[in-house]
Parts: sequence; C-alpha cells; structure tokens
Amino acid sequence: MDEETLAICNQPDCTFSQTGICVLNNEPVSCPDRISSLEDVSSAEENNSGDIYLEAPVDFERFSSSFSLAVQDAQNLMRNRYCKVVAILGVPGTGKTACLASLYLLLAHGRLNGFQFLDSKSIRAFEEITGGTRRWNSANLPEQLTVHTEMQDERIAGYLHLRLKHRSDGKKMDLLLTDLPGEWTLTLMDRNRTDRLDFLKSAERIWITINAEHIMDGSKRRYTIHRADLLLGRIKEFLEYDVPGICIVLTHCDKAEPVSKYFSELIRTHNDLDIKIIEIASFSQNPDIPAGFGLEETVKDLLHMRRKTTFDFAASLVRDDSVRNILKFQNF
Ligand SMILES: Nc1nc2c(ncn2[C@@H]2O[C@H](COP(=O)(O)OP(=O)(O)OP(=O)(O)O)[C@@H](O)[C@H]2O)c(=O)[nH]1
Ligand SMILES: [Mg+2]
Repeated sequence: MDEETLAICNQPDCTFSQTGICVLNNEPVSCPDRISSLEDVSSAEENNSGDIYLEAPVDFERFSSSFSLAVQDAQNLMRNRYCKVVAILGVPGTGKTACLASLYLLLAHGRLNGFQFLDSKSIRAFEEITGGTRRWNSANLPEQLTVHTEMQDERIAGYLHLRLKHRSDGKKMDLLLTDLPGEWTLTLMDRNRTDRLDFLKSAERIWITINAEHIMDGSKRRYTIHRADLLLGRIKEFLEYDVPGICIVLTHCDKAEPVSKYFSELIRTHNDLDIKIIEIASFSQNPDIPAGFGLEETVKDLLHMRRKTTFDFAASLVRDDSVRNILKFQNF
C-alpha cells in the first residue's frame, strides 16, 4: 500500500486519494477513518492559537488528464510495484471494452469469485466505460452497452489499472490492461503496422477477443479463424517469437453455443505458443448464462506464469521475467 494513502486514511485500501470518493460511501469529514490532515485542521481551528497549522499538502500521485493511464503514469506505478500488463487485441466490436466494463462491475459488486477489489488508479476510465451499463437492467438490455473505443492519442496505448486480492492466499495483484480501438488490431493484421504496439513487448498475457457468434455461424467461421491465424503470425513475427501466454477470449457466449472445439487446428498450427481458450459473456440476456460468465477464469489465469514460445531456448534460460517486464516497458 502506498505511503501516501496510509497518510490520509486508516483504511489501508482507501481510494480517496485517487478518486475523491470513499469506497465505503462515508463522508470524508465524518468518516471514522477520516483523513488525519482534516482532524489536524479542525483541532487547530478550535485552538485558534494563531500558530501556522496548514502543512504543505501531501504530494499524491497524479495522472494525466486522459482517463486511462498514459505510459508515463503506468511506468510510475510499475516503479513502486510489480504490475502484470495484459494486452487486449481484437477487431472492432468483439467486446474488448465490454469485458473490462464487466470485470470492473463484477469487482465493484464483490461478485468476482475468489477476488476482492482493492484499488484502481483509473477509476474514472472504468466509470466512463461502464456508463452505458448503468441503464442496464435484466428486463431491458440496451442495444449497445459499450461504445466504440477511440484514443486521445492515436499512437499511444492507454492502460486501465486494477489492484486485486486473491481471497484464498491473500496475494495482491496489480493489473494494467489496455483498452484499444479494434483498428489497431486490423492494421496489424492487414498492414503489419506495429509502430504503436511496443506495449506488447511488456505484456505478460495477450488476450485476443473473438465473437463466438462468428464462429457459430458456419458462413463466417473459416474466415474468422483464418484472421486469428494471421494475427497470431503477426504477433510472433513482431515479438520475434518471444511471445507471452495467449488467451483467446471468446465473447458473446450468452448468444452462442460452446465453440472452442473449432480452434483445435489453429492451436495445432501454433503449437509453439501457449494458447488457452476461455469463453465469456460480459453481458447477458440469456437466463442460463450470468453476465460476467467466464471472467473469473480470465483473471485466475493471470495468477500463473505461462510458458513462452520455445523458439530461443538459450535466451529463455537467462531471462528473468520480472526484470524483463519492467526493462522492456521502459523502452517505450
Ligand atoms: N450480449 C453481449 N453483448 C456483448 C458482449 N461483449 C460485448 N458486447 C456488446 O458488443 C458491442 C461491442 O462491444 P465493445 O466492447 O464495445 O467492443 P470493442 O472490441 O471494444 O470494440 P472497439 O472499441 O470498436 O474496438 C457492445 O454493444 C457490447 O455491449 C457479450 O459478451 N455479450
Ligand atoms: Mg472498445
């Protein structure tokens, strides 16, 4: 826990310094764990001794005005703690943002089994992407729950941060997840555009979102799997075969039959990669599939280090992943 946070609240996981909102919905002035500087001010006011009581404000972490964390913000965070970078690729509309929104909503409501939400340095970004879901109730699902992602800077990735606790062993985990427009994946596939994809080099996991409905639909299946094949090839080439664990995240599973069986040939073709398939439903109108289905598995998967490509065996022997992660991140 940050020293700064400890300095303002007795609750070790208080997010007041980042969000200005108490996670327990307490009023800052009357909160039993209230900010010590406020106590100091009020007692000094009572004393009215004329002494200077207003200390210099604690310099809390500040992030840029963009809602998601800029690279510099993410670097600052990584300087203090080990963060797992999760790069999320997928063509437009496959559900990258929806899966982040759903993950945040599950955590906020204490419904991500096995995990507890501790903190986020990008609460405003999560609030922004979950804005559409506030209109959501099970009887009336709006057509569009999340909107197409656009970047403030078309060249630089932004990150969403989550700090979680794994309930069974109490271990804390910091995640930095990208929320990028699908065009970035399209231009990688179609034009091999990689100039803005350096963040992939520091990723501990790459999620590739694919709409399960497109696999269920026989007329789109071959093409969709062919595009996934192309994308995996591009990633391998760009990362020079130093590829982290891949998760093919099949989205919209509330509207599709289980389709992971159709990926066995793709996995065989890329047997030098560690590929896992996870089926999710970020939102759901299907009474048999709860909203957020499968997301627990995507997070649980992050608890484990997965094997990398075995292309350069000698290099892998001397590689220290924790160091590598940070060093490569600083190469941006
Ligand atoms: N029912 C259902 N709808 C989903 C699911 N995942 C995404 N959607 C919806 O599909 C639409 C597109 O999802 P987004 O998350 O915005 O897609 P994206 O991959 O972020 O798209 P870009 O930002 O354009 O790249 C939205 O209207 C979502 O609400 C899902 O699992 N189930
Ligand atoms: Mg999006």
